[in-house]
Amino acid sequence: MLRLLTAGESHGSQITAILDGVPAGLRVDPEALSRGMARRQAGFGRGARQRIESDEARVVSGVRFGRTTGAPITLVVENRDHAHWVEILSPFGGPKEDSVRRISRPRPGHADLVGMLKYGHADARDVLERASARESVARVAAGEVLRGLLDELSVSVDSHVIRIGDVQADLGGLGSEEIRRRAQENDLRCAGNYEAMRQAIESSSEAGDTLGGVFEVIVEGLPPGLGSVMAPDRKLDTRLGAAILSIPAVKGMEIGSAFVNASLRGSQVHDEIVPAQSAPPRRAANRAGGLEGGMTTGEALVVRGAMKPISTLRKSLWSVDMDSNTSKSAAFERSDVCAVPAAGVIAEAVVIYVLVDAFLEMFSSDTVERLKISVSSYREELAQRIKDAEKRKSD
Ligand code: EPS
Repeated sequence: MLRLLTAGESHGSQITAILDGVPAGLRVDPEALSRGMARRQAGFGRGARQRIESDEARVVSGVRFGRTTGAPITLVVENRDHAHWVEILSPFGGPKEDSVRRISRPRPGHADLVGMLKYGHADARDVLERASARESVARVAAGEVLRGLLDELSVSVDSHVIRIGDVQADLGGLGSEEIRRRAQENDLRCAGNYEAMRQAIESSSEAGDTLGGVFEVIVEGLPPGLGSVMAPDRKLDTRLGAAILSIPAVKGMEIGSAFVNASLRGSQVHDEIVPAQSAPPRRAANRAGGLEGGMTTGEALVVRGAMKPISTLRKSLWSVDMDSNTSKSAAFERSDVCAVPAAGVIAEAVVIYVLVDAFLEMFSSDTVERLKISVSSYREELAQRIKDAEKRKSD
């Protein structure tokens, strides 16, 4: 239903997103867009690049007088750092082309080596410019536009950091409201164990090293039935898995408490079904993370992503100089030490994309108004079914 194409090099002039399929009549709030972009840039552990950039998404098409027209939306984020890279990234080269320093020592863990082999490049720059997590700025811009649609449907999407390195946030049974409040208050976007996490990043930085971690996205307000059980590729689990794993450096994905569930018995895992008053039955717990059979259950959707430590290390690992096939230490320019808080914000954007896509697939959606009417009539239909059952019981 939706289509998103992103383009642009990390140090090129701009990153561009073209987002197609958004219903007409969606309000686009430039301030909300700016806030979303700033959230991605923040986070303790980010490197010097974020002090250069000040991301703003310029809307170039598809929006008129603050509302979407239904046409493809183009969003452009300029790279301020490009000023320092004009010759290095020149599309057509020039007299200085031969003096541009090449990167011939690929970084372990990055796309450098495989990309050089696959695309036949002698300079890893031609790979790393697209492999850079800078690309995520486009997806966050698109996600922020789409968040407006979920707002219209009273669906909220938040995230928080639950692990940095080996430091786990101690959540001690906190509710989602309290998690959201706490995570907004600090620069690690975590709801517990802030000091220990910060300390872990600091000591990793002092050692010239990097750290990964785990983030969690929580979505509330979804109706049951988004996604599909009927075909493997239409399952929401499948689509969310692909979305989370598309985030740079994310190597693991979890739905609800899937990995803990795997070590328990069925009776300890499955969320019992309990009746609700004139509404579809609820679950007594939410270990399923809001998904059953590839469809939303109507409980909170909870998905997690595990991010590996950033692969650009100040204290470089061993690599091979591709010019001479000799052992050399890997290239280093500058890097973040830890970007798990930013990854959580990116995860919100990609989850929003998948959910909006699922709404557009299930409901009438040329205009936002029609979508809202269609979603609320579905909710009424579900409630009516229960009311009919209640009536049968009382008859
Ligand atoms: C990145 C390396 C760093 C990060 C960058 C992702 O960039 P640079 O090499 O210019 O210092 O700052 O992330 C961003 C620029 C961003 O906006 O998120 C990488 O190699 O993936």
